[in-house]
Amino acid sequence: MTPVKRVEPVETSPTSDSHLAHTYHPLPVTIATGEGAWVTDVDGKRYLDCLAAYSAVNFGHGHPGLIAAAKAQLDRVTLTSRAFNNDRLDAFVDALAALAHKDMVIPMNTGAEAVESGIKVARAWGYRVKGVADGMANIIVANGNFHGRTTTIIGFSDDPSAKDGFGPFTPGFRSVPYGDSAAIEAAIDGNTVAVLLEPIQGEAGVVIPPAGYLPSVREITSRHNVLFIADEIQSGLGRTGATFQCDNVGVVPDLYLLGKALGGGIVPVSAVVGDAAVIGVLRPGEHGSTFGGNPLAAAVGSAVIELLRTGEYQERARTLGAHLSSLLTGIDGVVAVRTAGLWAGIDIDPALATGREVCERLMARGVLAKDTHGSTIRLAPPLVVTEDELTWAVEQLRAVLAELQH
Ligand code: IF1
Repeated sequence: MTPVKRVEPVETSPTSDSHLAHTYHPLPVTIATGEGAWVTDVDGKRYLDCLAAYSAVNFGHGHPGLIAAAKAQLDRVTLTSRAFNNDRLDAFVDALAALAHKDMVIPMNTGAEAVESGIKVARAWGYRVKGVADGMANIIVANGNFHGRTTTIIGFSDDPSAKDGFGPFTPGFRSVPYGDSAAIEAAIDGNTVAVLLEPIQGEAGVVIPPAGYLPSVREITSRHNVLFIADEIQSGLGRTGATFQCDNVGVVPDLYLLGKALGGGIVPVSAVVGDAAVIGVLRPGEHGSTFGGNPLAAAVGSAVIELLRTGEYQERARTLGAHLSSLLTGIDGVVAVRTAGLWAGIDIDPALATGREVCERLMARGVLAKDTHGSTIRLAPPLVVTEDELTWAVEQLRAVLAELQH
C-alpha cells in the first residue's frame, strides 16, 4: 500500500489569533453599521459602498420596507422545512413567477445552489423530455465564467485560483469563448441539454457581450432543442437598468437563475425560475434543501419583488447609470470602461497600479470598491445611491489616479 504523503499544515501567521479560515484577503476595514448606500466602520468612519455585496444589497443597507418584512416574520415563524407547508411560500413563488413571466419556481438559498439546481433540472429535462441517453448529457458554458464555488461549478471554471487543487471534477461540461455564438453552435451535439451563461460576466470584469450575442444564443438553442439558462444572480433584479439583463437584449431564457438581491441583503434567497414544461420534470423527493423556501426568506423575497414590481429601481439604475457612464469618460489612467446600468467595470492602466492598490486608496478616501482581476475594478453601488454621491465617488477615483501618476 503506498504510504499517504504527509503534508505539513500551512503555517498561519503567529500574530493571527483569529479562528477564521483564510479564504479572503479583505480590505483593512471593519464595517459595523450600514444605511442606504453608506456603511460605517468600527471607528465611526463612513464609506460609500460601491460594491453592495456584489449586487446583493441593490436596495441599500437597512431598507425600511425590507427590514419591516423581516422583523414581522421573525415574530411569526422562520423555518418549517418543506416537510410541511408554510403560509409565505405560495405568495413568494407566485410573485416571482409573475415577475419573470414564467410559471414555476424552485426556491433555494445561495446562488451556487440555484446554479446546481439549474444543472440538475437541465440534465433531468434532457433525459426525461429530450431523450438524451442517461448519463450522457452535456452543458455548454463560457470561458471566463463565474457561477459559484461548489466543486461541480469550479470544475467548469477556467480560473486557476478558483479551481486548482480541488479536483476531481464533475464531467459533462464544455467551455467555449464568451461572446461567440457560432462557437456555441459548433459545440452543440445530440447530448447537449443546455447552454449556461451570465448575460454579463461579473467576476470577469463586467464583460458585456456583443449586442447580438444573446439573441443569437437564444435562436441557436431553440433551434437545437437546447435549454438556455441565464445566470442573472449578479446581473439581475435591477442592477443593469431592467428587471433582468436579458430584458435589455430582448431575450427570454428557459431558466433564470436568481440570487443575491432576491434576499434584500438580509437573508440568502435564490431561485430557479422557468416553465412547468422544464422545471416540472422534477418529482417529489428529487431535490430540495433545509432552508429553501423558508417563511422568513419568502417574506423578505416577496417584499423585494414588490420593490421591483413598479420599475422604480430599474429606472434609477438606467438614469444613474447614464450619469455614471458619463462621469467615467476621459479619466487619465483609465484605459477602458464597461457599464450596464449602475454596474461598471473599469480597467486601470496596469503601469499605474493594480486594482487592489486603487481600491486601498479609494478606501482611504471613503469609497469601498473591489478589484476583479489584475487592474480592473468594479463599481456597483446600491441603487438608492444619489447622483451627487456618484459624482463624489468618481472624483475620488480621479484623485487616486492623479496621485498615482505623480
Ligand atoms: C465570493 C465573485 C462576484 C455570481 C454569479 C453565481 C454566484 C455568484 C454570476 C454564486 C457569486 C459572488 C461570490 C462571492 C463574491 C461574488 C463574486 F467575486 F466571487 F466572483 F460577484 F463576481 N453566479 N458571486 O456572481 O452565488 O453562491 O455566492 O450566493 O465567493 O466571495 P453565491
